[in-house]
Amino acid sequence: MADEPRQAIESFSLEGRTLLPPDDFKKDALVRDQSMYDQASEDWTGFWATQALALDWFEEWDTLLEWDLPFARWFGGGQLNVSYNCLDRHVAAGKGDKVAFHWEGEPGDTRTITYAGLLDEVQRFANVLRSLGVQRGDRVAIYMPMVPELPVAMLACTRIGAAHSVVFGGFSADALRDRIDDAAAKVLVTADGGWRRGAVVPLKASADAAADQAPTIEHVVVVRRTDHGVDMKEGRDHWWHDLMEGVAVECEPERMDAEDLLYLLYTSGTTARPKGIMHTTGGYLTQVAFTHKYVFDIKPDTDVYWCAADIGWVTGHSYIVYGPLANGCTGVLYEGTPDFPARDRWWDIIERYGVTILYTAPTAIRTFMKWGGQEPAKHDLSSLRLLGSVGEPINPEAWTWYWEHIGGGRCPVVDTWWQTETGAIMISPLPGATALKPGSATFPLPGVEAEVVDDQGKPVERGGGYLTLTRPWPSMLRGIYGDPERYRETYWSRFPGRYFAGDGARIDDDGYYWLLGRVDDVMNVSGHRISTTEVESALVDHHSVAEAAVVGAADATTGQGIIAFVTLRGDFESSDEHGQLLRKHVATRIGAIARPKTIVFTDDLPKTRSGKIMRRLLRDVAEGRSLGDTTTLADASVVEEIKRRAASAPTED
Ligand code: 7RM
Repeated sequence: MADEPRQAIESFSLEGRTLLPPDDFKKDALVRDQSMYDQASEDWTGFWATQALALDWFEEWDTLLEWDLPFARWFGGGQLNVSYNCLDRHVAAGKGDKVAFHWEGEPGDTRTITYAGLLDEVQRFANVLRSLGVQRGDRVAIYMPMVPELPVAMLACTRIGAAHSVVFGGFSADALRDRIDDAAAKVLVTADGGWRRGAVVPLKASADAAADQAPTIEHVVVVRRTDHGVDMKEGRDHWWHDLMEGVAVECEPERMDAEDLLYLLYTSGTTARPKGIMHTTGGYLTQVAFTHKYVFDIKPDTDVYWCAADIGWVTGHSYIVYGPLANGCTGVLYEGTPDFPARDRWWDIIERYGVTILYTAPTAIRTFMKWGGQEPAKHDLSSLRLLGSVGEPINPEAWTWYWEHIGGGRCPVVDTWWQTETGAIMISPLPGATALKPGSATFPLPGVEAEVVDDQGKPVERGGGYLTLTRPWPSMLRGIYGDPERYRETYWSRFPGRYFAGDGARIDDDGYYWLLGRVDDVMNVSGHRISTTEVESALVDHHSVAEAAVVGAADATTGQGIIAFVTLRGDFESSDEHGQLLRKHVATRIGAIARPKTIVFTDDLPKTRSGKIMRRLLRDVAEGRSLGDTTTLADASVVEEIKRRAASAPTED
């Protein structure tokens, strides 16, 4: 077992510290004090009305908010168009030549897309969709790699008032078909393939398997990306480039009602049936543009912003496409994986484009930690001025690594809590005003009210419990497509009058919010409630551990026993002795009660395609059950491997 590679971090711990905004950052920040919070708490609906006025409306609303719990209508009577707000108004303001996206394909091919260029393509594709019979109110399914045609297709839908349903390119044919059926989509937009780690992902084959069995699909539009042979079904399938040729270049934006459906995005629940989360037009764009601008402190003239998520995930919808474009920002769009052709691909991209703001997920940060600080150190990352995190609780160890190795100790790290359902960021620092604590998402944003409640739904001022939202917000989901009862039941029934979607949180003595993961991930060991996040954080805090996932498994004596699945950093070897050492480490950090009963060493953890650890599957493994729904799993072979390892892992009583 090697004994290194924490380099400088060994003597560099930010844990438990409070970090004021660095002076250099603060002096130019959009928000430098508490006044925005004060304004919002004086008149929260008026606050959102002010934010909505940052958009261009064809017709201003007459009713700001109608709240018939749990059904909200924001900006009733208002009319606007999303593509107009993302494109036309910037071009009209003389910014047509400004870069909207620096796109980079995995093989290294690039495209520079200006606002004028994007508007041109969007209008033409909007006309293509119309020529295929798509009308206002219809649904269009989109199943594509990270190519410029993906945002073009989304924006084209918004231009003509059709709702899109983007299905992440990593999903199977079955998952795609289920989503097409649920939405009754008329048209499917896809590609002949995409590049991933040097290989072609055969998207069209899956698209065919889905479309062949999806009776609502009338046309399939295929972008040529990889140029390897695909079958084209006569009459149904069309090449994107053929349709775009000779189509009219102008397409008037539809005047949409603020509450018209903008898109559906499916999330997996505990049952196999996916939930089509509904987002509408005015409220969604208002909050997405507001949060993008202020959480990332956007200076549209100078920033180069990179959200390294996939557009098939809500983070990509809100913070690659709609927020950044509504704010007239320049972004980076990258097709492939971080380790192709080498493990410094991201840092190379940041250096070449002069990226100033990076937004990514803890799972990526922990992977980079595993690969080591020498990778980012090969590049000049001095253009960066702000870092963001989303998707999972970020443990202080990863936060600190991100701050030091990527941010060079000068960039605030904004940990942003939100969900597909919330549409936009809800809990996050404002980087010029909020003192940071590594690992905490800090406070609800202006205009947002969150409370932590106990089992009975009673608010707790300090301490742990269930994270709830107490009033409507503009970008909230408007329901589950086709199932209003499931909407009420899933989100509004556990605590009457409150929105609750499964997360636990703790409020510390200074009022900071600490997200503790899903509450079904809270374990009960001999009557003590222990959150999986806390034990994971303690494990990852050990210098040998790259990543850890913890679950509670039924135990005859203690109710639940703690099972930890651990991935070690490059130079460390798994052994029983090392397992003992880690158990002891957790006991020292949290207490003997939190000491894992079993430690299973594994090369990888089961994750969703957006990088979240699927503890539900690990619980199935730990309790020897057959696995539940695995369709959202990124790599199915990982669980098989873990099952084998778990069967032979030593257990301590
Ligand atoms: C944006 C997104 C939502 C769930 C959410 C949490 C977890 C997301 C954070 C976080 C702790 C964060 N949408 N989550 N962000 N947990 N800190 N900053 O991830 O619908 O895919 O997932 O993700 O459990 O409920 S999502």
